[in-house]
Amino acid sequence: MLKRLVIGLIALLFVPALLASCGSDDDGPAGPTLTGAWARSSPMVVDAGAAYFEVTSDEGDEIVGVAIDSSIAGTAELHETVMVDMDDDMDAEGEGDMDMDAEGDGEMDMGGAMTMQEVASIPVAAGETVAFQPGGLHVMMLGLVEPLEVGDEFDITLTFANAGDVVVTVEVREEAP
Ligand SMILES: [Cu+2]
Repeated sequence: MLKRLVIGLIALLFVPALLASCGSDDDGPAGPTLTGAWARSSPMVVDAGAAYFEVTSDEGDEIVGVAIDSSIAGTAELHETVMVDMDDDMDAEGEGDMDMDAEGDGEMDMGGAMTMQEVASIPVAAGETVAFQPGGLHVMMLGLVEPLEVGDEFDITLTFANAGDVVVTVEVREEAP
């Protein structure tokens, strides 16, 4: 008797949730999920910034582009920060991508052990989390119209190979959420 009651309660609790999740899935398979989007506040002297977030995709997808409204910044690019082996010649592999501050964004002139490069696309394997974070992948915003100040919010649009455009709201913070 008690067992049957418990089963009944469980059914009552879960069936509406299942129905609700089905009902909200009108657009077909679930698209990518973006969480924890943030950007650091930018110093007044720098007109570039970087945005970070985590992205997952149940079905697997690939980020193939990023865009930002011209009221926020001139352009946005997918970037990756990479370590440079300072013991060797600066461009031992002859890739020609070693300009320390080719974009003039003022970020690469100190230290010199890290540089960053634009990446054309970023795979998001099914069920795995791809983290955009300081020192790694980031969305680079170039030509900021105004400095990023803590508390600001702005949108960026990520383009996925399968899911198409996904808008994510980025919050300007001092540290990662
Ligand atoms: Cu960058």
